[in-house]
Amino acid sequence: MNVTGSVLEGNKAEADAQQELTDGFHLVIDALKLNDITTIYGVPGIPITDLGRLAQAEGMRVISFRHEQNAGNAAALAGYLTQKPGVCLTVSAPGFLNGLTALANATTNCFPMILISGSSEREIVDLQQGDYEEMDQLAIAKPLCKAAYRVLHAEDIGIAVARAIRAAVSGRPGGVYLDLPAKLFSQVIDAAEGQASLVKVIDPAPKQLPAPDAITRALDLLKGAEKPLIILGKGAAYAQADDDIRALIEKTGIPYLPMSMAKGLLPDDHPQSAGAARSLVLKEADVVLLLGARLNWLLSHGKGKQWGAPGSKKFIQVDIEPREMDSNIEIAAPVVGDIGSVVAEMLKGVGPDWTPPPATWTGAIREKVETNIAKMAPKLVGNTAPMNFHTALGALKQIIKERPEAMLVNEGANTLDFARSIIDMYRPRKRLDVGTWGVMGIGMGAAIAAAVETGKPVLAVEGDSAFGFSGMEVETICRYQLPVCIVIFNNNGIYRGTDTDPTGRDPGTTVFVKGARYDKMMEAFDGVGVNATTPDELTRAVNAAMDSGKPTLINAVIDEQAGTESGRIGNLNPQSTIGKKA
Ligand code: ADP
Ligand code: TPW
Ligand code: MG
Repeated sequence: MNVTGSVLEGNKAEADAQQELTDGFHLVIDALKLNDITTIYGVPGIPITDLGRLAQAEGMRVISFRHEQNAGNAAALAGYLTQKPGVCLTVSAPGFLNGLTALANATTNCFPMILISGSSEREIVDLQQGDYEEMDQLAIAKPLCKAAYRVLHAEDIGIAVARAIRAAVSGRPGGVYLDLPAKLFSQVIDAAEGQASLVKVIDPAPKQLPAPDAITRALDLLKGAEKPLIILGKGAAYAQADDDIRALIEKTGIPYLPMSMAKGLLPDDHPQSAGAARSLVLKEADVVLLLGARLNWLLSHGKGKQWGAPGSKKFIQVDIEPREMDSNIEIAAPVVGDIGSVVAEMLKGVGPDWTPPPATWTGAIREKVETNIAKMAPKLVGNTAPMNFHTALGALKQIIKERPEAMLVNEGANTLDFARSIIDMYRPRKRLDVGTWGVMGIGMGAAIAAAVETGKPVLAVEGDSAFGFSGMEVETICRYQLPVCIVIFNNNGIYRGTDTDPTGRDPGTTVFVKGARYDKMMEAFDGVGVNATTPDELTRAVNAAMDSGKPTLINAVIDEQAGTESGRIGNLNPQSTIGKKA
């Protein structure tokens, strides 16, 4: 080696030492942060342990769960609440699959979410040579989400994250899968080059203006209606066009019906709410404006007895997804666009000359609403022990009335159906529930997302079965000291606690350990556990939890005979007429 050579080598070593480097780990974090994504929900492990650790060190909020499905549900609901994709981070194969249920559920519900999963090495997976946690995750994710991408080179991370964000939030929101093989994370590239490869997504969910003639057609139909009705769905809640939606309803004077997660978009005690006269308005309305609500099973597909005589009504549907139109029945006035833009356009057509709906229609609805509320009222009071669904929910109804800012999470069968109709909501996007699939298991993920994303106290009203699907996350709630108060409606089982095995061998298929004390689970993690046997005890315990913000679990003892099979959707539950032993 000559002198010149060794000097050159020395310079190169020096240059290397000075060159700033980055790697796949840092680029993923930088790409997310650049796009204002500040929270990750996940479960650590190979190959993403360091990703979570570094994200935390870089100032992101990283919430580590006990099971990926709950982390995924949290991400999905964070997406719903914020209009930014919630991010769930999972390990390969089994972790990925656990998160996938939540990704599919997010897509079904039109919630924006990105499932980022580590995966094994392509070369080994594709030759099926048995890598650690081997699985062709991209292929499996694809049919269950809006879009799925894989990144092989560190310099593509920026564009991949940008694509994932845009796919999740633009048009109809949904779930996106991002596959990051283990090798990607430790790929090292020049820091400046890495920085330059990042993409800040401009206008990730562009407005979609409705066609003017679609607006005219819709307004004409509404104007000619004798018995108009507006149905608000969770798409309307998601759109965050709260003031304009309220103005549209109040200026037109049209009664409205909120779907469960749209409750509170206008307060449930609003004089135009037809919430307590649901059967009447669905049957009688002649023109129905659907605002961010699909005509799926939750609305009996827009047909059948519930909807009155066939052909008796015309539908106006506002949705960002063109293919939603005519999905179940003919839509007389389809309006494709984002709800914010559509409602703003419609408002322009609602001037001082607008004729409100006939008083015979609004009066009949009002009367029905008042009769039904008056009929329900006496059932909601009384300090019964054990409680039934009505007396326990009467107590919680009052608490939410006094604390309208609180977030409400709700799942179960009877616990869901009764709570949905009994507990009034007063503010938009305060109610998180089982959504389009009626899925059990969203509870703790939803409660954690609600607490993390809003900072408000959370009341989770949970059937004892429903809670079990995500119950271990009480440890997560205690670990992060989140202001979550869980009330378990403990009726010893699924629907009721009274089933038995006709052969006498095992417990009945729908029952749990009688008199279980879920409150003790909370005490194991230093949270507050309370056993409540009366509405008064329940009220005291919930108020204390909401005031202190301490993680709390209240075991609310409910009469095991009080519920009905499948809650209010028993009609969807086939029952055998033969072969049953008495
Ligand atoms: P619900 O269960 O409350 O009836 P759905 O989930 O069935 O509501 O319907 C929500 C609808 O809202 C979906 O069809 C979705 O495409 C639509 N949507 C979501 N966001 C927007 C938006 N910003 N503008 C217009 N439509 C939207
Ligand atoms: C993922 C089926 C619907 S409701 C329910 C189950 C198991 C539990 C009802 O019991 P719970 O409520 O919560 O105690 P209550 O008040 O009536 O006693 N698996 C998934 N999702 C669903 N929907 C089911 C099973 C189901
Ligand atoms: Mg139960």
